[in-house]
Amino acid sequence: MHKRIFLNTLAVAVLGAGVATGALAQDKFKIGLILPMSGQQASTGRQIEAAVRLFMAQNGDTVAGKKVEVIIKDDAATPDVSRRFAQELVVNEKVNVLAGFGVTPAALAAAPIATQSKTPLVVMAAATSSITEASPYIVRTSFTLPQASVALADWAPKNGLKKVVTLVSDYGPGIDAEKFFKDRLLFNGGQIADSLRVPLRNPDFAPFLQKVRDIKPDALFVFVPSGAGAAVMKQFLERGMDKAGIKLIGTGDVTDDDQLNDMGDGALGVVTSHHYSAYHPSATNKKFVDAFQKANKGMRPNFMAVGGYDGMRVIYEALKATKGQGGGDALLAAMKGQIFESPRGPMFIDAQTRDVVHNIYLRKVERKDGQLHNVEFDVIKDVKDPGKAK
Ligand code: VNL
Repeated sequence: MHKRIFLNTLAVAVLGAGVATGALAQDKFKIGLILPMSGQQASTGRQIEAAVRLFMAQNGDTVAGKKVEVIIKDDAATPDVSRRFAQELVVNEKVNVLAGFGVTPAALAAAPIATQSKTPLVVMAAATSSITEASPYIVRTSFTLPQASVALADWAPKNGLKKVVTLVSDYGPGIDAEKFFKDRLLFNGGQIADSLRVPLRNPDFAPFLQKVRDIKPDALFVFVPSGAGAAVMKQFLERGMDKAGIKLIGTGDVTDDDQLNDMGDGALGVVTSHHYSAYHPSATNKKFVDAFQKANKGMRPNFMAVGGYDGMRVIYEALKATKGQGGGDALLAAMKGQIFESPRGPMFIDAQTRDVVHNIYLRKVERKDGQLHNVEFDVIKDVKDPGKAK
């Protein structure tokens, strides 16, 4: 008897709570942001979180009558955890959009959940070409490694760097970088003397660099994920590889703006190709960098921050375009084809591939106003992901 009453009361209480959350949920627009806030990729989480907060401070947290709420989950770049958080965010929190994803395995692990629940998933960091093919609900605002690598393979042989060794992190983006750099360099008459792959977790570059020293190529092409560049640079210089006449080149991940200024003069002259430099000379970028630094104790935004900032823009614009009434499919449709000026330069979301199209810049590390910067000296405009041009 008592039990019965208790159960009834409970049922009413639960029902009441359900109605209350239902009403609230209608006024809310929830973004589930899955990021590596701890572990080896923590700088990526820190940069993206800061950019998301800046975007919201600048653009308000009410859009099309909805209160935008961001729920951050730290997956430590561990795919099982990313997947579990994606599931929880969709089922329990009823998020409207999933976003973030610091590394490729995290994005791939969450992709089936986006598909099953018809929830748009905005990749703000991960950069393996195939990610957008893992779910029709994925939209990317970061970049792809084929985009970044091909430009450098065109530049290198024209600048006396014909014999090259590649050194990449042994997973998706590294394998993309290796393949697309190699194919293009060979096409341009260059030569790959060796292709080395280092483990993603706790890499020790020393034995690989020793091997490169022995081969003595014109250049060493490197891809390591954001946050690992400073270690490569340090060990490269410690071994006197620059003095031995080996030039360090790579995608811009290696001269990451998050670390570059602390790399020292040894980094001067390193040539990389990428879509974003904090030194990009546009009014939009200057405004972005100033505001970002002001809000974050002087921290310089890197390409991860820009991926997060632009990702928020794509989400906000989709919310506006659907007047706050859109489900997953409507939001996704409103994300496709968006075109705007990013701090990186012009960019758009290719409606067919849902991938980012943007300029790729060739840059050289120089000292400017007392600080080390990636200074752009050439541009290839509107680069689509070569990984999809089959
Ligand atoms: C990835 C690609 C991650 C490029 C990165 O840094 C990066 C990825 C964390 O796709 O896992 O710089």
